[in-house]
Amino acid sequence: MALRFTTAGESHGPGLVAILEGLPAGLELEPDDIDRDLARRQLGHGRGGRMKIESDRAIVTAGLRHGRTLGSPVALRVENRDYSNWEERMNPWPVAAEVAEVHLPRPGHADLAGVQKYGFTDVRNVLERASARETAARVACGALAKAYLRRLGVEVQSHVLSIGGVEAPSMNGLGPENFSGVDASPVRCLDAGASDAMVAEIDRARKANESLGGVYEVRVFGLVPGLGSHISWEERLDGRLAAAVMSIQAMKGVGIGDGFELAARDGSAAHDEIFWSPERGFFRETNRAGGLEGGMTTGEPLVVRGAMKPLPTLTKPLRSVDLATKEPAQALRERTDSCTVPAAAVVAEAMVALVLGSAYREKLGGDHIDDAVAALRAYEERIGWVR
Ligand code: EPS
Repeated sequence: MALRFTTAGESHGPGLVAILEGLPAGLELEPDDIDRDLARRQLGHGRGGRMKIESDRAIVTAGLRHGRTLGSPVALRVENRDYSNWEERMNPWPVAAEVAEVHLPRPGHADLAGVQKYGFTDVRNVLERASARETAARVACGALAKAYLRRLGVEVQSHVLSIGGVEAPSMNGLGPENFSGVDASPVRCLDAGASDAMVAEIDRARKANESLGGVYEVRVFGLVPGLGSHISWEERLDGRLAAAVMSIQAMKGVGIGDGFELAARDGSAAHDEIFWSPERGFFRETNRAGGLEGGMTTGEPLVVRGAMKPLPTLTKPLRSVDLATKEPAQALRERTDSCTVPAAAVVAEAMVALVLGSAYREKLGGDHIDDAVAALRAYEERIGWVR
């Protein structure tokens, strides 16, 4: 992969760190390019008390000089403000006091398989890393990828389609202009009526000690045709996008374009017929494929949906087993969120941007961003692509 990133950090440890490799040199960045997305990830109706403690900012420690990338790996960290409340329990070094272990694995979380696999008795050794706190580091890297994509004329957006059983009305033909107000909705839903109903549904669930999942959609505008490849399985962009989105904590499904709905249709109603005009070049009148055919972009907007399960930390815990006594017990109760679908959509934007950034880097090469832009223009000219 041409863009590679890794993260480290525990939810209540000192902080998160990330390294992103592969950005060309000369890309202009401002602190707000990263911090804006970090703040968007913290929003959303249904968040718990933790978000009042954190106020995420990226501290860049490598790969940038005077607001431009150097072509070297970009390193950054995001502090966990909550660490001051957890210092004894999460200190990297031995502490004088005895710290109580957690022995009550939560159904639906990494807890049980994690302690079995890694040979722990304390579930905290697993849950701290499994926590979706880690997604702050992904969003920081994704924001860098988005800055690269913006220079190539690409815009990444997202919105929430459903929370629990409340669905937004279907919206076809959304363009970039439709997303300007999406962050103003407390659930990041484009339909005002559905947004209110989703907020009410989260309030109902919270009062009933329940959590809620939902479905979100990432839409990407301005992509050229031919990113990814049909030639080998690991180059197919749909597979790479699905893996990236599925890797986000609590995801259970990914669809591209009309996704699972396509399986029930006649072939003639499942594809996007091809047209050509001198003004538009090749174009489609529908986008059922979600901008991908044969593992490559078609030039139509990319549409990726993610289905998130309800969060498994419940204030009314499910049945479990005490790891020490093997007696039936209630699962761990921890402070938690009741719904994080709006935040997950922002994380998915980041993961999609990192995959697309990688695909562009493979296609265009470019040690310097100007080389990449020049290669893009040459490619667009060769295929007669009309923006
Ligand atoms: C999480 C539990 C909550 C969330 C956390 C993910 O944290 P805490 O246990 O501190 O209340 O707030 O998400 C974040 C901290 C974040 O930044 O998104 C979990 O168990 O996955």
